[in-house]
Amino acid sequence: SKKPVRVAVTGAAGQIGYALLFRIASGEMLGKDQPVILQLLEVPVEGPQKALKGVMMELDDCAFPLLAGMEAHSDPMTAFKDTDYALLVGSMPRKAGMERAELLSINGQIFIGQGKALDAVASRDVKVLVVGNPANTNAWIAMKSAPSLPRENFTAMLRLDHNRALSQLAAKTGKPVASIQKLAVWGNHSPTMYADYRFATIEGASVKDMINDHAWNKDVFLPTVGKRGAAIIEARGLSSAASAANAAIDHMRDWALGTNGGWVTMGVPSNGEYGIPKDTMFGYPVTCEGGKYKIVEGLPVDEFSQGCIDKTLAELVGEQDGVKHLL
Ligand code: NAX
Repeated sequence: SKKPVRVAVTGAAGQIGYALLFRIASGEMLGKDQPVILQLLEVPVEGPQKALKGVMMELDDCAFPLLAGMEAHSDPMTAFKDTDYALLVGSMPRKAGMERAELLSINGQIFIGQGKALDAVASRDVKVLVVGNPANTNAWIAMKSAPSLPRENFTAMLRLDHNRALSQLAAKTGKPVASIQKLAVWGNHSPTMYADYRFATIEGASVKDMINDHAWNKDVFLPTVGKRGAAIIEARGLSSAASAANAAIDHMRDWALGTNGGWVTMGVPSNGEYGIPKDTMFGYPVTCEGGKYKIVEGLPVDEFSQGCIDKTLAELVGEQDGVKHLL
């Protein structure tokens, strides 16, 4: 049987954590033959630490055959020790009256500390996924704070946007969600992301030709996907949690186990592809194989798409400029 791998999860007592940990422990992320040790991080505050203990009691009570160990931590230097996977979910949410600069700065401090801790103690092959918002910028900060780790080990979660777009396209075309190939989402995990179905196919046929309605793309599809997070909050009174956890599982599973040539979306540091400045943590279509992702290159970019890419890039550059001084 396989040797257990170490999976660190931050914000483990939060709502995404609650929807995520049980699925990691049941083998849905890394395979039904891969034992895992969970290294769970919460803030060093009594309430969240106590809640974390409760979640761990429930994990125990599932008697998961693949759960080879479990630890509670309040310091990233111990939580990230030798970790093979790190899901950085915990961050400071925006509170009423909080300025954007303040939010960026608080999260900047968190992700500088966590990047440094990963740099110091994690496995040199650690795969890092940042979920906590602003996800792309937090991932960029962590990457910049971990100079001894390969930069490509750091990624941000765009998969929820990708999955939201898939389900909208399935509803529009009346085709099963699993039949849709070659969807791309470009840019920032924010309402400016650009979900792009120009290359998408269903059983070999073009989705763009099937829909053939630019106004729907611009006025219905993109705003629906972009504002989906706000629509969930409005309906549920809480932000997306189970769907976010599901997207995190999808992201890590595909990165670790491969996509068989299929495209998925990951936020990854640019090497200059499509004119995006180097290191920008940008949503790109990728394929995964052998534990590595590869950006899909050479796609044509039309005028409308370039406008969308420019807009989401400008937002990301603005976020980075807002935290640069902290690094
Ligand atoms: P919750 O507030 O339920 O949980 C967050 C948990 O993180 C809390 O228990 C808190 O104590 C902990 N935490 C805060 N700072 C920490 C730190 N420095 N170290 C360790 N733990 C820390 O939020 P939840 O709904 O779980 O959402 C978590 C994050 O995901 C938020 O930033 C949210 O904005 C973000 N999201 C990102 C999405 C994406 O697609 N990238 C979608 C869903 C979600 O909105």
